[in-house]
Amino acid sequence: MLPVLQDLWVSLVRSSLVGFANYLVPLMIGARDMAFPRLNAVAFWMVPVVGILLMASFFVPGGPAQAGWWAYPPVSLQNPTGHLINGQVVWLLAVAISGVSSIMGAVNFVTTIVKMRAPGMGFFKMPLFVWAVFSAQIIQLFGLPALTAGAVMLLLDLTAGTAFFDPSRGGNPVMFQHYFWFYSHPAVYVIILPIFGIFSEIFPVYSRKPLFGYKVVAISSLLIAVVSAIVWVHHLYVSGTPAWMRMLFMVTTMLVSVPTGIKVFAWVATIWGGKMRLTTPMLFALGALIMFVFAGIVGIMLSSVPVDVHVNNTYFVVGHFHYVLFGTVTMGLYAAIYHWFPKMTGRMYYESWGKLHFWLTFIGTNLNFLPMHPLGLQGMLRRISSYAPEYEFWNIIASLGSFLLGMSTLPFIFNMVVSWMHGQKAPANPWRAIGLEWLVASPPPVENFEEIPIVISEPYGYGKSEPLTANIKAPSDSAYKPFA
Ligand SMILES: [Cu+2]
Repeated sequence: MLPVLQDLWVSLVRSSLVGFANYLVPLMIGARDMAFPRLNAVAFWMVPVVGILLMASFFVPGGPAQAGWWAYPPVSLQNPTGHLINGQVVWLLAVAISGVSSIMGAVNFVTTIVKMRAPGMGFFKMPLFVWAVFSAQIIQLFGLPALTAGAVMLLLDLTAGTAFFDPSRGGNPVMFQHYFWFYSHPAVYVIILPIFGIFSEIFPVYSRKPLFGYKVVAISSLLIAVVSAIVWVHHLYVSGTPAWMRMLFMVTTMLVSVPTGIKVFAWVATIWGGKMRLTTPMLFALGALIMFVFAGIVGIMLSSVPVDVHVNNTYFVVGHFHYVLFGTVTMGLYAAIYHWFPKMTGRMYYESWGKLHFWLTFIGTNLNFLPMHPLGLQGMLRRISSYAPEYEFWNIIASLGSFLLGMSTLPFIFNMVVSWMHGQKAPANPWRAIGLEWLVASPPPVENFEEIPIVISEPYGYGKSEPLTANIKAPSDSAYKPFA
């Protein structure tokens, strides 16, 4: 049950980010749509098929999948009921289809960004969200074929009598771990790079300053994509990996902190000395950045072989993972939802409900996931149903945090529904932001731009006087005064 639920949650976050990218990338580069709308539709409609298969995997004759979200053989090769149609087979089919769908999406994104930019928008005039999506989708192109091939080979082992990964018939189960992690480590960057892009969009707007070190931040996204291809063995430190290989991948993993560190310095320098406006999107972005710095420091600890071997399979790893994927990604996603809500719906959200949502989320996240670090260091293993009494204190704190976190979504849902129905009408550019998407009405017309913009200046020109485009005038100031 748990692996399917985990997959559904990650699918939800990832689909939201892909949805955001699909919506924003054409607007941000001055295009009317993505390069291949039909391919996009096919890739999109494969997602519900994957969802139905995942849900159906609970109810097939052979029983649900039981090998965890990574489906390592030989556990995933066991088929206790002997049915050909069992949960593991259906689950692997879903993974393979989802891989094909995402590869289609990646081809579309990369083509759109390379070929469909408005006149005047060179690569170094693209918004950083577009740079981040571009880098993330390049990872999809080289990484996903490995995972998809691994899933298909495992599927063949289960159904067609092959023995790629079956040790009892001469196969190599550790090979599957390589196929799996060659994509599934970079997958974290596929999710987090767009969040970095969102940071780079939000901090300049609410600090009223240009982004610090634009070109370096842009290139650091590509560097993250490159380094992400050579770190996967850090998930195999305890899988019988030779010592020289562990050392090699320890060094490459630590290298990730260079481009990410550059980004963190650039964001801090952007905020520094700016006229900060602590609106909900800015609060969420700042909160997510704090979580990311913590997650990153713990990540460097985990990349080190001696530390990792010690805390392997404990709550320390679970805590780190949730600071990355909940603290940073989900809170960054909330920042994006609030920031572009007026653009997407044509309505303003309620600021006080947004702030309440932020504080409940920020406190809940830390209460929930910080205790996992001391628990892991004390030796509490993950994936267990009960624990020894000495772990009780931190577990109670974590449970309280998780209740708070659950409650925190109530003001969010309330705010979204009520604002969409009754919120104040949003002008084209409520935040006085600089970017092509803020030059069109809220919500944008069906084909985005009546006239394709001709870009003449660099992005993030806050405090500068030159206009962004030669032909589209910035919308006039509206009655709505968000910063009053
Ligand atoms: Cu990893």
